[in-house]
Amino acid sequence: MVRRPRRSVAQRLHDERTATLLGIALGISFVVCFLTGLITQFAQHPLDLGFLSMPASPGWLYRVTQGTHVAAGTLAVPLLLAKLWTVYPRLFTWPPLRNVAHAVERISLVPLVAGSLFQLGTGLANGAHWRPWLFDFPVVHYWTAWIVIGALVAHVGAKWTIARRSLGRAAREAPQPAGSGLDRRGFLAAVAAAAGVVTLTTVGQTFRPLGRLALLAPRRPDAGPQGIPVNKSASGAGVVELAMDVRFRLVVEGRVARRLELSRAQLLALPQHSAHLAIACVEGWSSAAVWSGVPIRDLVELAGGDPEHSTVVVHSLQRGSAYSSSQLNEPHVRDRDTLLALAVGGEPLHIDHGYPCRLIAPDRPGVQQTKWVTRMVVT
Ligand SMILES: Nc1nc2c(c(=O)[nH]1)N[C@H]1C(S)=C(S)[C@@H](COP(=O)(O)O)O[C@H]1N2
Ligand SMILES: [Mo]
Repeated sequence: MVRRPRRSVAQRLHDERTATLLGIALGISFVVCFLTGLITQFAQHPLDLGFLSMPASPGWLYRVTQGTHVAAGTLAVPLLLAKLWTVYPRLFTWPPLRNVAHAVERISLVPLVAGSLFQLGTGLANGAHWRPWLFDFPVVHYWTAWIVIGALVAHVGAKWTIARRSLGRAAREAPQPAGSGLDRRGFLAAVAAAAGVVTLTTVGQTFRPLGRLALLAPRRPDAGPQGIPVNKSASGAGVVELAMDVRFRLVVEGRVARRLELSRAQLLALPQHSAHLAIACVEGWSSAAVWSGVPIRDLVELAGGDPEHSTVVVHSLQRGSAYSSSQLNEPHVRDRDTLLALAVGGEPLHIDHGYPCRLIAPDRPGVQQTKWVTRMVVT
């Protein structure tokens, strides 16, 4: 009697069907990351196509897209590790390049694998404020995303036939080779459980009902003065003296009939408006509160500008940072909830949240919610 050699657990799990199923899950998470990443990119760097600019409502939209971006990337980590483990023996097949098609397929794996590891690794590190690199993270993360998605399309094309075959009935019903230990279903269940655990223990940084489970999240959404986290403090930004100076003035200028210079007391004397708005940091955390202050459109109007058809650039007391200024598009200027905030939760702003006044608007990446605003330029 010929006995089939017993195959180890490892060998049995290196099959096409496992690789395909993991690949589908990973592919979906990458497409979600890519699309939600594009939203963040174009919210910060509008294409000037008007119709593609970030809307100001619904106010929860950006919070959800960016929370999803970081959650999908986090969940992809166990999927990618499992997928690489499933397929790595194939990297050592002989001959390494069989023909042109095979060569193209294998070479496209380099940007796919290296790019995926790079995107997930730098994305997680950025969220954890561990930034040992010298490049500009948003720029490199954005361009690498195109490389990865391109390589992914090529990979899916190259593997289409094999993947379809491995999902077919015959493959499903074929007996798995004998052996003890983990079978495919058990392995996939373990990977799914790992993905579930990393998601449940991090998504609370943006999804409040799970806040208490956010053990692995880099940021607790309510840790900080006035219940809102602080990345950049006033002393870190070097603005403490200027922000506390009684001579502080908010300047409104640009395409307006008259230039305004308003003290904080004068701003407080204007009609105040309150809105429940979130700060949604690109790092993945978000935190909502009731902010009150003067709608930006009222300030534009007071200066004799056109609040319906203007964009506004706000400038901070802080100098020399990428976050020292930001631009509001027309829909955001028009929206009454776009505020020059003077208070949060009914209390005057804490200096680390931008005292004397900060910008806060619905559907805006956190990096654009400029703190310590001192100048508005209407265009
Ligand atoms: N002037 C100024 N405004 C700023 C920042 C900054 O560093 N300087 N950080 C931005 C970022 S990245 C976010 S997420 C929000 C909230 O940041 P915080 O946690 O530092 O308050 O404020 C934004 N406004
Ligand atoms: Mo941020």
